[in-house]
Amino acid sequence: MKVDPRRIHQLNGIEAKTGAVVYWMSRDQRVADNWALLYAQQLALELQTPLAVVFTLAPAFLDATLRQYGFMLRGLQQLSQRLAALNIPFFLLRGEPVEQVCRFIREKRVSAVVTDFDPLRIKRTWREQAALRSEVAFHEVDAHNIVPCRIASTKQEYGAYTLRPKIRRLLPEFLVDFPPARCHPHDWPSAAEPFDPDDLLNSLQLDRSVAEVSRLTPGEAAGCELLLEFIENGLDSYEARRNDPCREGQSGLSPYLHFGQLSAQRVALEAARAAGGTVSSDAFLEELIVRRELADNFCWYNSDYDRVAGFPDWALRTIAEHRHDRREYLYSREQFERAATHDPLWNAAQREMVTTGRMHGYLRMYWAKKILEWSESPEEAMEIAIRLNDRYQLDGRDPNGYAGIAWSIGGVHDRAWGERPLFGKIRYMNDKGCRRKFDVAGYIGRHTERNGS
Ligand code: FAD
Ligand code: FO1
Repeated sequence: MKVDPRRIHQLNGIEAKTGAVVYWMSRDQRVADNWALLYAQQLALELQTPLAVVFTLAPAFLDATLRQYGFMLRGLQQLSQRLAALNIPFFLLRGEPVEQVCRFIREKRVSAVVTDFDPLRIKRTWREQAALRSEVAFHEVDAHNIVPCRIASTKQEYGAYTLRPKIRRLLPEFLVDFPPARCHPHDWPSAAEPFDPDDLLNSLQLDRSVAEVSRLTPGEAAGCELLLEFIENGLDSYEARRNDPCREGQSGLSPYLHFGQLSAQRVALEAARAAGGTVSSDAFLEELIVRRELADNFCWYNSDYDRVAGFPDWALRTIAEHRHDRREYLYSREQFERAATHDPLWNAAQREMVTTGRMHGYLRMYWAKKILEWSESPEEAMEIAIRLNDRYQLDGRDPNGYAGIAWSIGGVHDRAWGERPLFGKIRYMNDKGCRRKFDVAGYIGRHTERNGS
């Protein structure tokens, strides 16, 4: 079975000649259900050449700390073992990514590179520079979206309501099962050295003040286990429980999806198979497919995805009109970071994120909107929300985060609401609204320092 050519984008016009094939892996860090790996193997089988996977470990990545690098590297260690079992070596290269991958291509006489699609600015730069500097064929494969981002739409969509029909129409062609990756019949001439995640973590210049989280086991196997557990026990009640931060009603899959240790297409296939057509599975698939792929659409087509300039015109106008409204409360990033505001609910949500590396989806909206309300300006609010989100969330540094924050602070993918002070037409949320939705006191109790510990 061939990988659907609509998932593949040639980054330079060079055709692959004979010579080894490399999958320069970044976003989709898994063996199973990975269209980029499958396409790299398809190429190598056609050329009858060896195949390797390369991961370039950047010394720093968008405010990532020990917490995120730990989760990622432990997942990569498991990945390298699974690849070895398929006779596909895994090379972890250190230093500046573009330089490292170009050197590897030269030294190992690679003839074709496959890399995975990622709409983030940093990753576009890596891909474009590497494709320009190396004289070999470069192919990009969208292994993250069920409907490839470039295919679903050729422009930035206004909201879920405009992207949904485009995704729905193409879903039957793309929401298909995966062939397994094969044991590769051509040996790579040299063995890759094994790596130890702890040694690597000790050697990186990382912010160690944000500790790894112990509640989740990193890696493809644990991601798959959590998926099966959610399908079994959580999917049926998802619709009823997902907006209640006091109940574990969401799937908890986002760290595995963010690091690509789990395929969203696999999640969709299993959810549809187990409970297709129920209200709950429809609600879940709406988030997993439409909302998530809308975030990639936003980051891909809007180069200001993490700035006020990326907001829709109506929001920019309302922001201009209310820029000088009096702010009743004002906090610095440090005060926000230390959960030192006047609002116990907001502080509890911040503490949940700092201590556990996650925050319930409903509270993320409230959390970001209050940063808008209590910051000097929308620009500062964006900077603070993004920085805190990328520093503490296990699933941060992701298009979902930039789109979620832009939705909360700048009305991206939302509509204009009734005029009010400070927010103008940006949708407003307050703790009264939260009290109508869930047991706020209960949530605060669970996330407040127990006797100052
Ligand atoms: P579930 O409800 O179980 O959903 C399953 C999957 O669907 C999620 O893992 C995610 O991939 C996708 N999904 C669900 N809700 C959304 C959404 N609103 N937008 C896009 N995709 C969605 N998500 C991140 O992955 N990383 C972030 O850094 C992040 N930051 C956010 C910041 C704000 C201000 C807001 C409002 C939302 C943010 N989200 C982020 C989106 C969403 O809140 C999380 O994806 C979700 O809470 C993750 O928990 P879950 O996997 O249990 O979600
Ligand atoms: N991708 C890489 O190719 N190399 C890295 O060193 C790297 C570090 C990293 C740290 C935290 C994090 O959340 C993501 C990281 N990624 C890295 C990228 C990640 O795999 C995703 O591609 C994007 O973050 C999501 O689009």
